[in-house]
Amino acid sequence: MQQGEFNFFCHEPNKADVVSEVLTGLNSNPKFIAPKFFYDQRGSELFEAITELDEYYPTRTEMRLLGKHLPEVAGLLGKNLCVVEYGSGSSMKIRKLLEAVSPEAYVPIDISQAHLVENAQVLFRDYPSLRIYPVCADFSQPLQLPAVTQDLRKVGFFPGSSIGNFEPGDASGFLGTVRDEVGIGGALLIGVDRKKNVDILHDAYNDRRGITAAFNLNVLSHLNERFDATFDLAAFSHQARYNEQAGCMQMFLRSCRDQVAHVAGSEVTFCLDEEVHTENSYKFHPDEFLAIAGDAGFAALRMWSDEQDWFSLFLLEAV
Ligand code: AVI
Repeated sequence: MQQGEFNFFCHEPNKADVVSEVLTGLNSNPKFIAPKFFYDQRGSELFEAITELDEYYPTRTEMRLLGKHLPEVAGLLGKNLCVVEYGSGSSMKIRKLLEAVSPEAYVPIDISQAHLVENAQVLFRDYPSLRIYPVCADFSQPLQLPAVTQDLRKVGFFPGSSIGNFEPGDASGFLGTVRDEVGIGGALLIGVDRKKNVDILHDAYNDRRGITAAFNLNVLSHLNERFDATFDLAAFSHQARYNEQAGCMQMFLRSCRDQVAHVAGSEVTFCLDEEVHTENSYKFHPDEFLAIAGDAGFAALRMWSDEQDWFSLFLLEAV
């Protein structure tokens, strides 16, 4: 058996830049916190719990699509591959992909170093012949893939419809970055959530057990721990609703009273009922998504959808 390799690369963003990003959002009108701040250790665990909820259809629908169509994906991609995963989230999905396409190397990219390294080490234990190069970085920003992968055909993997968490202009900017990283002839396997009945969307982001509410509120406890913030989680409530005009589910944290919080030494005031915008989750018609991908320099090789047309998987090629 071929011997694998494990090497960690760190391009973690500078802390002062991150603090200023958070404060810019909280000093804006309306206030916002970028969704990437959901994912501390607890936030990643809560997101895993969301993916198991009855109401949250995207994960199980995408898993079924992967189960059904990965053999065809593997046939289309061929050999000598390096899988680059943008956000090292669900180990279940990456395992399915690694087993189907048998790449030479795997590069998971994630902002949360602990989560990234832990997941990558577990995978290395289970796939000892794989070359694994975890990169700690903000994957939405351009980066240099490890030089040791330069002779391999790159296949980006971006499941879960995380593309929907970018604003439309940023989504095509990000896909352009991915296109540059995988290079001409490289590919991208991406999961995309589709427009559908609003009640189904509403339930998926307002689950009965309140896990999504806990996930949303946890962003404040992440800021408390990481930036010495003083948010009182009990003084905010979870709100999620569909914005028909924008075509996205939106999440907010609503202030239950007039209040003041401190973040990294700066004061932030909130009025009663004021909302802090924490996430947009865009839903796409396939043509809308293909237009964005096309602008970024990707052409569609295949698209697969479930019977209800709730979720689609696209295999794109960088042209
Ligand atoms: C990670 N992302 C695609 C999820 C979504 O559906 O937008 C995050 C999430 N937010 C609430 N529930 C799940």
